[in-house]
Amino acid sequence: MTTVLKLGGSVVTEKESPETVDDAALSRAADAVADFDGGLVLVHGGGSFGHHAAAERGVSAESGTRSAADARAIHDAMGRLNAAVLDALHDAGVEALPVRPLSLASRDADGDLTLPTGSVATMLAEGFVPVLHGDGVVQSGSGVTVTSGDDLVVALAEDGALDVDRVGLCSTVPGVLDGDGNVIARIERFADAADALGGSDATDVTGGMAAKVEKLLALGAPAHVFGPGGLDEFVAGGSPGTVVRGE
Ligand code: IP8
Repeated sequence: MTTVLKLGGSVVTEKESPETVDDAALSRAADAVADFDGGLVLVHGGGSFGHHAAAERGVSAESGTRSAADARAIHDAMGRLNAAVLDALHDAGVEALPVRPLSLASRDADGDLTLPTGSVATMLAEGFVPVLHGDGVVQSGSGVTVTSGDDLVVALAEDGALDVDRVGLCSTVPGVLDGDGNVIARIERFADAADALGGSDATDVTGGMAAKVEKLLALGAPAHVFGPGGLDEFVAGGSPGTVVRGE
């Protein structure tokens, strides 16, 4: 059994200042992760590292680059954040190793992601905690586009060989919020979320959350969406924030 946990980029970096780690938040998260008992795969987002580097070069999930220099600049920025995350995990006593998607993953022309997981599975079997991150990934017909850590979480959770039974998404919001800002405790059908997330003038952010919920509902494992305050509870096996579990 394996747990996949994503630490959102805005949880571990100061999103407004380019390439700035939130050291205190990162070390709190690393300490919480150190208490986890069992197989764990970590994924982190881009925060003020990858998003800044990608935006500066006009690269996104939809718009790729054929400049190796630009692709490397995004990958290198994520490498600096990944190194900071690994250092914090090391300081907390976690035997964590990097798994870098640019060298491993690919997307087809429709955007479907292929993520070979042999190294992740073997790291887990050997007692390590693999740490992946959102990254530039080569895409058929588009050069290199941005792959979000959320997509990596879904690919890992769908990989039968990893036997994932729990997924956690830790971001800066305490869960999936309804129109009044309250955390929705449980989502079992997309219709529940779509109603709660609002109608046609939903902002990008809620649209993003609705899309995320739709992907999570398709997973075989329950997914927990929570804020930094819920990390200890999740690590201890609890259900902070919103549980997304398809029927
Ligand atoms: O923060 C984005 O990952 P996310 C990664 O999980 C890059 O969406 C390179 C911007």
